[in-house]
Amino acid sequence: MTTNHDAFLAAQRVIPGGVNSPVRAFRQVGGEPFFVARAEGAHLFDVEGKRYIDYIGSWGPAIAGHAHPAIVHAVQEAAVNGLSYGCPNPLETTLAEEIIKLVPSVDLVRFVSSGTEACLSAIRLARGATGRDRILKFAGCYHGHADSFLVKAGSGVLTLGLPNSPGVPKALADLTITAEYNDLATVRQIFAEVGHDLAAVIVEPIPGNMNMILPAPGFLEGLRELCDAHGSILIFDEVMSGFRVHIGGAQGLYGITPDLSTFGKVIGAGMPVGAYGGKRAVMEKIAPLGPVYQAGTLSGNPVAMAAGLANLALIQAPGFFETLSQRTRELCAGLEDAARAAGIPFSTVAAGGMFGFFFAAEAPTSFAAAQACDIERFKRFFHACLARGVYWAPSAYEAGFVSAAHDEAVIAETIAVARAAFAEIV
Ligand code: KE4
Repeated sequence: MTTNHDAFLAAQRVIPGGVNSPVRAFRQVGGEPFFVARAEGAHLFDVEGKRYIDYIGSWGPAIAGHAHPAIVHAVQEAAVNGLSYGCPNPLETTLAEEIIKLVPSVDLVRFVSSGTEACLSAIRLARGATGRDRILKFAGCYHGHADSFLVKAGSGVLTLGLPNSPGVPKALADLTITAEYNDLATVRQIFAEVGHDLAAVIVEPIPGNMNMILPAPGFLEGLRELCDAHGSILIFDEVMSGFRVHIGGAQGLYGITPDLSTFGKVIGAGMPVGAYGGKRAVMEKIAPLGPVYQAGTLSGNPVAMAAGLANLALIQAPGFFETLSQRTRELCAGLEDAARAAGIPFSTVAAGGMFGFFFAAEAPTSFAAAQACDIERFKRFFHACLARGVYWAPSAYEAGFVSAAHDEAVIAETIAVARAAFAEIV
């Protein structure tokens, strides 16, 4: 039997850092990642046979639990008919119809193969539809790794963006303005100065990439008003929050209508699927209907469509979101009780099946506040829980995810583990 360490050594010989996505390498928490042999329900099983209660769920897709029989069956049924055609197939239409049914702001939707692809396509569409080049994003919000998003704020908020990764051209970074999430006053100032040149505002309506932060009352509404006043396109990046915090995503939870939305994760159930969609007048600018180009070999492939359809059917079952939300609340309340018993400043935030926890007395409402939490204590808590079979995201700046498979026994086991872990890190 191989060990996690051997698996990591082998991976590092042929894959940069031994991983295919940086966060998996445990660089933020220290130590080495375990390698997964299989997953089922609420659990991951590593190559050494150890079992973990999983609060990542592949970063959101596994909302029904890993290897759900209905999803596996749908994939098997589709796969025997071929994995990808490069031609239109009816399953694409059926999944598009489901998304449009659940998200009223979407008139037309285009499938791609990742959240990154969905977000970069939405930005290109917004630029093409408005004839403008500049975009506004928020520090701490992540929209995938396209060049326009790997940008940090310049010295002053109004100054030009600076690349936050080598390889991002300065000329492109200059076109991205970065503001602080929940700081509507500064966004107003930016619009007053350059609103005429802003193609779009892109925002995670409930951010999950600076840990989980909730929008301040009026913040999202303010973005909507400012975009309307200046002819900019409001893009809700619901790759993580979509079909996760509410059946209709964050826009369904808050009742705000963006012009475009991006999706991923849940709509693929773990298969590579992303999507962008929105108002017909904007979406009709996309090729082949309009001049804005976007394409993809594997877009809409039947196996991924079948998986997404099975997942969306499961989450529409009566009581699904009520139970999921209840489990998530129970988890957060149990963690807070356990931390309180150990005298450790700790707070949580939750919406639907998504949550965040912080080693701070109050849940942060800004990226700066999230960064000011006790990250060192998070790292010790992470490893104390991992050693006892509970796997949180290996970064203090990620959200957590509960699935339908996290039943009361799993939640109770998690809280018991957390209690022991808090006692260890006092
Ligand atoms: P992908 O290209 O990773 O499918 O999606 C990019 C993306 C876009 N928008 C939001 C709001 C996202 O959360 C993501 C990806 N989420 C991360 C989790 N923080 C994926 C995990 C990873 O990068 O390995």
